[in-house]
Amino acid sequence: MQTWARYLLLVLGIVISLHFILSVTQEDYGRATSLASLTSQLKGGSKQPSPQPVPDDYYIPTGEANSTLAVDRRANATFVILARNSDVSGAVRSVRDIEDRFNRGHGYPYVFLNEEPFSEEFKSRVSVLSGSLMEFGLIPPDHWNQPDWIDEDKARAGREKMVADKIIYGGSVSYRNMCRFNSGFFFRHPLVQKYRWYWRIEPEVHFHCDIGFDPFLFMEDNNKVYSFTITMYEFEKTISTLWEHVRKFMKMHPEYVAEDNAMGFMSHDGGNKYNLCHFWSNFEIADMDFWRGPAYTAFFEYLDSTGGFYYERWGDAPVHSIAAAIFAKKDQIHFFDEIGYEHNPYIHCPQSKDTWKRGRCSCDQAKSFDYDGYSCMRHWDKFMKG
Ligand SMILES: Nc1nc2c(ncn2[C@@H]2O[C@H](COP(=O)(O)OP(=O)(O)OP(=O)(O)O)[C@@H](O)[C@H]2O)c(=O)[nH]1
Ligand SMILES: *[C@@H]1O[C@H](CO)[C@@H](O)[C@H](O)[C@H]1NC(C)=O
Ligand SMILES: *[C@@H]1O[C@H](CO)[C@@H](O)[C@H](O)[C@H]1NC(C)=O
Ligand SMILES: [Mg+2]
Repeated sequence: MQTWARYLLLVLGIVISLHFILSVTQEDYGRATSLASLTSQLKGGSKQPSPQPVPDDYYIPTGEANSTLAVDRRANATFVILARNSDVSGAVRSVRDIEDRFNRGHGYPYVFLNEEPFSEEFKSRVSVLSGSLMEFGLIPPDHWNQPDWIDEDKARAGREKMVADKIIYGGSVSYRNMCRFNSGFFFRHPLVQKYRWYWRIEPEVHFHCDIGFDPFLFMEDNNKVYSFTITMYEFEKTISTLWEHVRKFMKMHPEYVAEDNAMGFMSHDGGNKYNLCHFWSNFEIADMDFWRGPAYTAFFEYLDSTGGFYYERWGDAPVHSIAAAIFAKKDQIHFFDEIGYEHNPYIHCPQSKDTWKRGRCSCDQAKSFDYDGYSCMRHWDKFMKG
């Protein structure tokens, strides 16, 4: 062979191996010089949008379109999320969780509520997460703000005392607005009014297990009105006179007190003294017709008229819990062990191994709050067994 031909072969060999090594090791190089892209460049195809979208026909039909997951029966129910615009990232995380663990196959709608108009950013970042109906409501000022008839001097003195006592949110008026709204108003909002059942979700909570059943339908079929995953003691100083008023109300309206109720869970001496146990209301699945009914309506109006939401710092958790314990039968209150749930700093993780496995739970059973010293679960167990 001629010397020049041998050199040509050598150079060609080096170029080809270099190309091979680069296409394998350098993704960008491979893409830029692949045959397909070279030909598409030849055809003027370099005007493809960047990044290049995968064509529609590569998408596998899932969830919403193909209804193998979706069930034929759906409850008259909605998620309710109270949030500020600044809560957007937390709201996104909560919705993502509940969609993945439950709602993908159900398509229950959402109602977001706020005392200020939701921003376009909030609406778009949340709406993108689900094909379900999402509605964004404005809370009317008289459902939110401290009423005029509240004695502001007395309210301020109450707040200052709580700040001095280092009570969480003790100095906050907006926290009190929120607690009163959640106690007596959310279920009257026009966007919520059209539903019977709700599942309350807060920003930045987590659902740790697949929820392979429909909790709304379970509750409806089994005549439940209220459900919880975590129960604990309330800070006594936030509700100094609440129990006194509860007792007064029960004397005024014995007709509303249910037979076979759950009073025994909250008081160990027949209703004299409150043991501070309540259901942690940042998770709730409940029947709003119960809140809208005559017993709770009268109860809330009476409590509100005392000014305790502002003079003290009554939470919606004890207010809802006490009402459920008095106006419902104890069998109408349900503990959902299956629903792995986390709201900082507590987690409920299913108690039984089988339930934990079946739900493909991401929580650590050993970290479950259920039998923590601050939990009321053991009172609940004892009461329900008794
Ligand atoms: N729109 C609006 N939502 C609020 C306001 N304050 C609280 N919220 C919402 O009300 C719910 C309860 O408020 P949080 O601040 O979480 O109260 P919390 O759960 O007792 O306390 P944390 O331990 O801080 O979570 C959440 O869904 C909040 O997003 C407010 O001023 N405006
Ligand atoms: C959904 O997909 C499954 C599996 O591909 C198929 O058997 C079923 O017929 C589909 N259902 C509908 C409603 O399209
Ligand atoms: C859903 O429940 C609400 C409240 O009870 C009721 O007003 C409404 O008519 C119900 N809707 C349907 C479709 O049953
Ligand atoms: Mg919270």
